[in-house]
Amino acid sequence: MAVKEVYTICGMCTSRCPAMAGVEDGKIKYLRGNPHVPAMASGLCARGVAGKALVEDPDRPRTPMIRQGARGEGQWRAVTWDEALDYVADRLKTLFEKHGPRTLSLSDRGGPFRDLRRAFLRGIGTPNYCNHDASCARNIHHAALSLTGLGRKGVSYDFRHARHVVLQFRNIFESINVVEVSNLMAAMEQGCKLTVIDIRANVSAAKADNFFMVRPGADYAFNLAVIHELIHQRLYDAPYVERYFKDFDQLERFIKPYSPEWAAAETGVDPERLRAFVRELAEAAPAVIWHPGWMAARYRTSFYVCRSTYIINALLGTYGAKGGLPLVNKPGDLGRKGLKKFMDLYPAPEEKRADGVGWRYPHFEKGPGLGHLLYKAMETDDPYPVKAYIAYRHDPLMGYPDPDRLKKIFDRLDLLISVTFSWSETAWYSDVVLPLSPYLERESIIATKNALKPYFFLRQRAVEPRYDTRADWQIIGGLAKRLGLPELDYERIEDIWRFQLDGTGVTPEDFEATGMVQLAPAAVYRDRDALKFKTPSGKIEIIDEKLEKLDIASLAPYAPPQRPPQGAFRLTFGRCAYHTQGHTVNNPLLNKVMCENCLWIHTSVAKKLGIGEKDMVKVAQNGYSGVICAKVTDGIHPEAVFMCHGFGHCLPPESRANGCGLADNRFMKDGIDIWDPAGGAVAYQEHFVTVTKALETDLQ
Ligand SMILES: Nc1nc2c(c(=O)[nH]1)N[C@H]1C(S)=C(S)[C@@H](COP(=O)(O)OP(=O)(O)OC[C@H]3O[C@@H](n4cnc5c(=O)[nH]c(N)nc54)[C@H](O)[C@@H]3O)O[C@H]1N2
Ligand SMILES: Nc1nc2c(c(=O)[nH]1)N[C@H]1C(S)=C(S)[C@@H](COP(=O)(O)OP(=O)(O)OC[C@H]3O[C@@H](n4cnc5c(=O)[nH]c(N)nc54)[C@H](O)[C@@H]3O)O[C@H]1N2
Ligand code: SF4
Ligand SMILES: [Mo]
Repeated sequence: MAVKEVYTICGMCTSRCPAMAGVEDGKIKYLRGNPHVPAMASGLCARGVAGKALVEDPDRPRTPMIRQGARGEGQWRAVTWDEALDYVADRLKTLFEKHGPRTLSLSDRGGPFRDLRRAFLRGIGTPNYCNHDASCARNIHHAALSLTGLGRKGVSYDFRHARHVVLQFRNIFESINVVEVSNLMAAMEQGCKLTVIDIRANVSAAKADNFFMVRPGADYAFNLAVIHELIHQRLYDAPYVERYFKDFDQLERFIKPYSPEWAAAETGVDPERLRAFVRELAEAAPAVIWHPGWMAARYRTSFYVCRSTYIINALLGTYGAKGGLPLVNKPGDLGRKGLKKFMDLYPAPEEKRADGVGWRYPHFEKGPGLGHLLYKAMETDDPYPVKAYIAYRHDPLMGYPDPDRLKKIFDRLDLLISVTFSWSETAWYSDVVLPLSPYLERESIIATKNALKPYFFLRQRAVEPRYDTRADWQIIGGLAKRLGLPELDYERIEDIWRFQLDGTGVTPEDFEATGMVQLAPAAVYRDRDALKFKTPSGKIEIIDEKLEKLDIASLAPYAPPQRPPQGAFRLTFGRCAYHTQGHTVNNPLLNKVMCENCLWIHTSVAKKLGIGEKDMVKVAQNGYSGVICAKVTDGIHPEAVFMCHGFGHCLPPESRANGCGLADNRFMKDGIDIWDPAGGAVAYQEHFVTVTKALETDLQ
């Protein structure tokens, strides 16, 4: 039988690279990048290729399940889809009668395929939708909004044409988006410089021209010194600042004390090296990208670090510049009509959000809310009882701090549902598991990629589900039908696509040739001399009146991070190239490449503690401890230890990952109370652990 090639979108992480599956005899033969995307010449990353193993893995949930014993006990009753969906709908109806529809909450992983489930929530009449972003990029997004009114995704990173890229808490060569990596590598071959600012020598640092190891939590001091130097030495783009900045004089006054010499005491960075670096940046400007980070939910003050990175970009004139941060185009910007939204079928609920976003906290953007504050509402019934929760493509027991506290909170729920394609700590603790087909076994609704060259894309079904799992649109449709929203229930995905494409001039058949539909023939750069920012003044606003009114400073003075208590280390974490968060560690292929995490610790402190390379060490905090293998290295700041996130699963059905490695979030006691009041995100790195050489008794 001939191999059939099907366009899909990789679902192994949220970078969602356009991909292609070779299918023979109803089975995946191979996976590769979509050949119609030029930057994808290098194909998929290791995780992307392991999508085939995900499909074939019998360890994943294979039928709908309803809990039998106590939560987390693991006694399940396999049921039919009708039984599972009837059960959920009946329980929800009872809860709605008692508490109103606002008692239902749902959190997901964000992304471009959400329209149907958000429409479902609106149709039900609950405002309580959260995405994961309070645990990821919320500080960056709020910082971006506060300076320019353009959200985090309002600009593109034009790596391909950059002359200097700065990565600060951004490990692009391990925390991967293939298109970005390919473009950056192509630029570096053309002479683009790379600077990495990190607390450890990661793979990106190994490829960098400049590497600055900073004290954990002192990035703001580094950035203030850079701003100082740009302004003091008049290295900034003066005509650009003249044209676009509002309140530049206030920045000039504010920055005076923050010289490179001052910063050195905080960051440990030599002032002359910093000066030379700033000169290099000014020479390359405006084709410079100072990356504001991706996962910046780290400190109580991360918002200000992110805001300072955007200020640096603005001083260098990178907004709107080729090779810098050009503004992305939405279909409407190019005279095209965007997709019709299911969400627009219903009015936005008038009810206040349970997490307080938009009313108790008016400076945060309403749409995706803040997950940790939703959990606090569940814990206290303030402002009202939230008794039902759907974790939709979300594993808060792995992705939010302190799972023991979260479990106690979830115990207050009357209904906890997981929609997932793999087992997760949250799914295991749920009342109902609705198993999603892995991405190669399902199709998606159509999505838009806003970009220099925007496009519509969709995911085709490559193979039929091998178990009793379903696609998102079928699961949401099944629930919607039972809860009085038949307009969201479709028999055929093509009809959903037709609804979305109505009026766009595009048909579902147009996706057949390349898997996507381009909305412009080439990249469109807006005129850098005629930019309009989305702030009240239309300019880059150094002073954000909305924050000032709430007594939140726009330019916050530097406050040094807490030093680790005697004998303790700041716990830092990040990603590795072989795994995605917590959901690939049991993948048959990826588990073979990396089956557990280890603890990075600096050589000097390890020596004092009698710890050698590959020794087993005990990590402890607040009465919880676990054992892990040590990686002793000069490549980490001595105040910190580091572990890769996503390990330490305790899930009996996961034959490979169960019990391997440690989960970083277990060492973050009461972490949902520790968050950034200006940016909104959880401050995951405000926790300290002790490390000792493991004893025989610890290993048992
Ligand atoms: N392979 C892989 N790729 C992924 C993902 C994945 O799970 N696996 N996940 C995707 C997602 S959801 C995200 S959010 C992105 C995350 O992308 P990144 O944010 O780039 O990834 P991280 O590895 O979390 O963190 C980046 C770096 O921050 C450093 N760091 C920690 N603390 C500090 C500090 O105080 N100061 C400085 N300067 N650096 C610090 C860490 O050492 C790490 O090298 O990756 C995406 N891509
Ligand atoms: N301690 C600590 N906490 C962290 C981080 C950290 O590094 N350390 N990283 C943070 C970051 S950057 C992020 S983005 C979050 C991520 O947090 P999550 O979004 O919770 O992480 P994932 O593991 O990507 O996905 C969660 C679940 O969704 C399922 N899933 C994956 N793809 C799909 C899909 O397409 N549809 C559906 N329905 N389910 C799917 C997976 O099987 C998994 O069980 O965690 C954050 N929390
Ligand atoms: S970065 Fe890798 S895992 Fe993520 S979507 Fe792209 S190919 Fe898939
Ligand atoms: Mo993330």
